[in-house]
Amino acid sequence: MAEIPRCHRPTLEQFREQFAAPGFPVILTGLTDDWAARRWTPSELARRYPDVRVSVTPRDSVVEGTRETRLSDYIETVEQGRDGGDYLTSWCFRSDCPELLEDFTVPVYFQEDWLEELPQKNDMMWLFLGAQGSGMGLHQDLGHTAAWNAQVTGKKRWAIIAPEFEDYLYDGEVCAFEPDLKRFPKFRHVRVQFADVEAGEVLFIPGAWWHQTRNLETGFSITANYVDETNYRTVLTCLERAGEEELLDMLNEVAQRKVATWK
Ligand SMILES: O=C(O)CCC(=O)C(=O)O
Ligand SMILES: [Fe+2]
Repeated sequence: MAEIPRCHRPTLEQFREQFAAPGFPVILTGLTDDWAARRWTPSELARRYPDVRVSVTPRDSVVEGTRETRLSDYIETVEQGRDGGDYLTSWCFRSDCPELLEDFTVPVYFQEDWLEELPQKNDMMWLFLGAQGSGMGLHQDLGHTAAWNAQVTGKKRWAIIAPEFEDYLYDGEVCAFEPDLKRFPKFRHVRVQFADVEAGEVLFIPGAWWHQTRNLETGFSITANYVDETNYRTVLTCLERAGEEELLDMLNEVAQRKVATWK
């Protein structure tokens, strides 16, 4: 069984050379010790923002079955142990509760995000609250952007798969944790890398890598997708293939501006 390596506070150059540029996942440690967010509790967030509307998604789904609910209603079911595997996913908390931004800092490796420079805002930073047993189905991220995922509290198991295995993944229908090899026989050829990410650790997921999650303990995570010099080519290729003309044009413009400053 392949595991994802851990790396304690690499320099920006080390991170880019060893992980971001070649596209290798890694668990980064030692980056969140001073985050006030590490003390967040579900009940405290429910008390501060009871009426915020959030989306919850059934276990092993990506979007299917997603429904809207009040933050405090979801948290109540989690605390009573009646969550049914629902996962509070993709809460764009920056617009609803901007003061939460004071409770953490984006790790230095991910601060240069070209998406922030697009004329049309595309908010790809989200807060997740996973009840124990919940998780997201196998998928690739939008536009093959890369992502960082900070496990703020709790603990989460990840299965991560390199893009080269795409032909054996049945468009993500297969479960990477308990694959049904009778239904999905080609999955045998896949090399899955696993990681149990602990509170305080930050996982880097390279663009186009497939991933699936399972919360081992109830907890928050903060995640953002981003584009920078290490991955913009992957993203442009993906947008071109998908015929996403508008986003492609906007990102191309940012890329040309950046590349011009390197000369
Ligand atoms: O944190 C998780 O469980 C998965 C997050 C994820 O894959 C995503 O936001 O695309
Ligand atoms: Fe994802």
